[in-house]
Amino acid sequence: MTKPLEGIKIIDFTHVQAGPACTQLLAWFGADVIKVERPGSGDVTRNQLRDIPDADALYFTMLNSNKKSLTLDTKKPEGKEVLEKLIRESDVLVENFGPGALDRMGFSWERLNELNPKMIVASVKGFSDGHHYDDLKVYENVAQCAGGAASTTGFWDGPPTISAAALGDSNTGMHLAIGILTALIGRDKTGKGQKVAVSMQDSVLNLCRVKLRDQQRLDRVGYLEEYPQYPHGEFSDVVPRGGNAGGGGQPGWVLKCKGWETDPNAYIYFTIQGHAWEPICKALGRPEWIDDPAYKTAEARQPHIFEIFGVIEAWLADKTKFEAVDILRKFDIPCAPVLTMKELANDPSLRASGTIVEVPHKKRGSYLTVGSPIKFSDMKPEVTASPLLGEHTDEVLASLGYSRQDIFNLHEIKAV
Ligand code: CAO
Repeated sequence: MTKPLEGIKIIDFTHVQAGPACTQLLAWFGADVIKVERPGSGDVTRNQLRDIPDADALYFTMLNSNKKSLTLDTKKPEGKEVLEKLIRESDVLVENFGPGALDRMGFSWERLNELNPKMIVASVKGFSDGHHYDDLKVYENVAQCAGGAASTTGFWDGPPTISAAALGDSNTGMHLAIGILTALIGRDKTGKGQKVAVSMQDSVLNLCRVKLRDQQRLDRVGYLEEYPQYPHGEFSDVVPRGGNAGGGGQPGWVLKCKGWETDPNAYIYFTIQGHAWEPICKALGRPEWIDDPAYKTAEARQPHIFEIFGVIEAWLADKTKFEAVDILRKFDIPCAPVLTMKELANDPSLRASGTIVEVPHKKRGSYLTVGSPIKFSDMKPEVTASPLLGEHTDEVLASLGYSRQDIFNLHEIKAV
């Protein structure tokens, strides 16, 4: 099966998570992704949080599947020469070094554009160019704080909280992938490459746009009726943390099911969205609530919403989270069990769809990873193992026209 990005050559000058998540996605869809790594150590995640001595850590293997690895010291003249050759025949260069690192290496946007005017140069940085913090190096949690996620996540009586989802890292990588694909389509029309830049702060903020919505509503009316603070609590002049009513702002909560006393994940998320109210009353055996003025509208329910949640929890007390969802789904009620990573890893539907995949690896044996969350009717992205450090160095150098003797001579800049 041919893949849409076959024939697109990408220099993957990325590390840690934000950049690698982007290039991994493009590799799944057929791009030839060559990861350029520092000889000796490679991407720092190869060694981070290792669970098997001497084998690449899962942090690396789960973000670098379907790629080739080329080890090259790009600060040495011979390494720069190899990189220049690669640049001349590639379509895209992706990087997420600290601010200024690529320029210091001698590969500014102007130089790259001179070497290959058709090449797309895609970068992730913590803050956008010209931002008053654009000199900062940034990791996930820093981005969540800078992008508005931390101040709006958590409970009102607790501190700002970091989400487990990689809003700063993988999310930024996904934004960058969209930017690269757009620039590739643009190049088909103009014949020219361009620079694509995404900042982690901007990508987090983009996912927090409903909170900017809420800030403007709060500025205007002084309260937010779907937050737990309404109507009994106090609002200041900034969007508060809404606990489990966060996100888009649908009225709902995480509610206890059978076994919650010993299982910290025996919960479901139960939404009491307007259109679902009638079926909810029927499912709970409370048909009298349907037309009761104290319950009929979302506005009427809000002042005693926690009392309503208490009634629902009493109904849930003899049902596991799975049994509860099986009943509620028949009533068309938006809800889900709170699933653990262990449950997700073993979920037969996720295995069947290719969202959770088992990948054989030369050194680790097989490991689980998250496959493509994007499904196509004409293509099934296959996930292959991440490369060992420098596994494809000789192959890539040979493809650039280097002879066996040249490759031997380049030993110093490519040594693993
Ligand atoms: N050969 C020779 N040198 C290499 C090389 C290679 N193949 N690959 C990288 N280097 C050099 C770089 O040129 C740079 O050198 P100088 O600083 O001397 O110019 C050096 O390695 C370090 O690069 P760095 O600044 O990117 O690395 P760091 O560990 O200090 O910082 C990080 C890491 C992630 C904080 C920083 O890269 C960053 O802020 N990136 C942008 C934001 C981002 O993507 N963050 C998300 C990371 S995922 O949580």
